[in-house]
Amino acid sequence: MILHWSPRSPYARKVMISAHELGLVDRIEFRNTLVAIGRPNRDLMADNPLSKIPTLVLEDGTVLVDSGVIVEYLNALVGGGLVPAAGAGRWTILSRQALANGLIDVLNLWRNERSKPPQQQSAEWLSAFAEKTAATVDRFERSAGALGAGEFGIDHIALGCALAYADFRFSDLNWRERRPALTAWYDAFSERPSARATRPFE
Ligand SMILES: N[C@@H](CCC(=O)N[C@@H](CS)C(=O)NCC(=O)O)C(=O)O
Repeated sequence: MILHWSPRSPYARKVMISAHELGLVDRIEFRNTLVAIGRPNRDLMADNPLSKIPTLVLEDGTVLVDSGVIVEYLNALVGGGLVPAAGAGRWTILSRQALANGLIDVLNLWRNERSKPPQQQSAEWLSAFAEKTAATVDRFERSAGALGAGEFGIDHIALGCALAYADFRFSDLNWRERRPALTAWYDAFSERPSARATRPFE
């Protein structure tokens, strides 16, 4: 399998961490693929017309897009426990994953807005991104107990990648301030071998 990936992408890191947790790293060829919202990568577009990573190309040429879909595929391949196939817990876990993915989405939009020349940045958007980020991180702070109690899964992976991305791109955010439970949860997450092996870098 070929994974279009980058060491800076939090979505691609979700797949990387899952591959480590599931013992699949040796079956994947990691292809470092440059993407940017304003610069379509035409080589990647042959596989994924949206020019997004992660994109997984299977041995038979089938292309899978979207980190959540790719993690479900890898998990199913080895009968792993990262995404429960059924049961009430499945919806809680998938919804938590979606919330963490949404946090990455907001941080990405925020970063794109901040990278524009100052006169083109929207103060309204910047303040909306800050408010949504704070509210989402607060929500995770309140549910940190439940997070810690559950089996390690795709929801934890997505949240860990979102918070690591906040550290990587928003050193001024101070998301740990007044969020001791989430900070403790994240510290434990960061020490997992799969997280240590996939830390983002430039
Ligand atoms: N929902 C997608 C989001 C993937 C995504 O937006 N990836 C970013 C990299 S972090 C990207 O490819 N950006 C390039 C672009 O938007 O053109 C997923 O979960 O895989």
